[in-house]
Amino acid sequence: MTRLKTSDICQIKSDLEQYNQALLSKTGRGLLGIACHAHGKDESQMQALIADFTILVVPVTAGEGIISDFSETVAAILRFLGFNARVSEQPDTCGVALAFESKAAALMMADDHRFVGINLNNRLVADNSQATGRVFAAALDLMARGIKGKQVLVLGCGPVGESAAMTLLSFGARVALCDIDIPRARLLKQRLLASSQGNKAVKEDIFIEEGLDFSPYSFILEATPCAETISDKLIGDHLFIAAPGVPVGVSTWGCRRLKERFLHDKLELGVADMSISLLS
Ligand code: 2YH
Repeated sequence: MTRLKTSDICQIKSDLEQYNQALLSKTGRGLLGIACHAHGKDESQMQALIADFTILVVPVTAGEGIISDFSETVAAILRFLGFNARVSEQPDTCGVALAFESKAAALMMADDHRFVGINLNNRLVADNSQATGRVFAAALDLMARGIKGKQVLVLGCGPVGESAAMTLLSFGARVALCDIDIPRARLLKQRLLASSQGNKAVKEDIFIEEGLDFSPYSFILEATPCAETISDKLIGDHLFIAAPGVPVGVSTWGCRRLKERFLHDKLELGVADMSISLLS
């Protein structure tokens, strides 16, 4: 799992409005709209709930410790969406206690292994990896103007890829699973089939991509923790890529060339999706 660095996130706070505009132009929806789409929720109904929902972001010193700007950036994203959000003055146990004592509706916190939001009233846990896979799949659906019936290559079968694949199937896409560890892709296929409870249509919609020729694909969900998984030779006018993986799997040239058909961020969409989970 990739640990974010301050250099990955230090621009996010000041660029939120600009990023939101870029999302609108690529997908037709902003940060909140894409997160609502991922959950099948009506944006205006969610907006009505957001302002009264207080979220405390608790810094965590365990493991490799505090990432400068991490908690402040998460709180800034939440405030951009309209939440009443702030960073706890105290980290760790004190911060968790403060969230309950101040009657916050939810908290968000991350160590080296998990980044979670917890609804303090109903105990719902929103996991960042799951949220990130789901929301990038929803963004790809919007970028593609409907992913139903289309074949999507999911690169990387970890927790983010798994959540993305599940969401893409729910949107009616056909999904090709690819991982450098082929048994891992096969196991994911089994889990996806098990969760579809014998739905025959879903069985026909899941494939394993064992080769490294990605040229037949026009839609890619890049969920690996590796750089340059998608070679520049593949980048053409037909290709749409949603890339939650850190570092990003597309070269700087490839990102520029794809332009409106490329989506990547380090934190914004995942946090937005987590916040909508917490409201539900
Ligand atoms: O970046 C991370 C982990 N890789 C988890 C990501 C899950 N998708 N954690 C952030 C650690 C933050 C730190 N403990 C802080 O500043 O509070």
